[in-house]
Order: sequence, then C-alpha cells, then structure tokens
Amino acid sequence: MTDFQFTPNEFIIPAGKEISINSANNGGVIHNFVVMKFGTTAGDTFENDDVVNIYWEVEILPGGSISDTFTAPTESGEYQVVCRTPGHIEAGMIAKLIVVVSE
Ligand SMILES: [Cu+2]
Repeated sequence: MTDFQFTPNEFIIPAGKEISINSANNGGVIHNFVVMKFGTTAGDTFENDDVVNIYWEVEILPGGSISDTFTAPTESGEYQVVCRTPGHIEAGMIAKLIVVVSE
C-alpha cells in the first residue's frame, strides 16, 4: 500500500481456504485492507453503516507491515477491497478480491 493505492489491485484466492496475507504500508498515513462482504460495496465513501458489511480487515501503520491470515469466503465471485481511512476510497484506494472455487 502507498498513498493512495493498493499494488497489486487484484487478488485471486481459492474459496474457503486459509489465506496468508503479507502487506506493507509504504505510505505516510494509516491504511487498511478491508474486504467487503459478498454483494456489498462501501460506495463512494466509507461510512459507519458500512462497518456491518466488512468481511475481514487489517490496519497497517505508516512504514509498518503485517503477516496475517483469514479464511476465504466460500462463495465464489468478486469482492470489493477498500481502505476505510477517511478520504482514501475517494483518493483511489479500491481493489478487487476474486474468489474462485478450486477442484
Ligand atoms: Cu488508505
């Protein structure tokens, strides 16, 4: 993550599997990796009523990095990823998580 984008901005993961995420914030402000629930988006700006639609999230301080895991959703399809820090969606911090059913 940088100010203000995700690189890459598209991720393909297998449904229902444990996913390892390694991410660094190379920007100068706090960023978040927020996966929205299937069928929901945060819209033009992240509001309090978007919080219930969060599937998984992690926050990274400027200059920091994380290694974490989460369980991929079981439903295949496209999920929105955003940074929920105020103003960051507007600045372009949106990405795509694509969940695929593996054989
Ligand atoms: Cu951000």
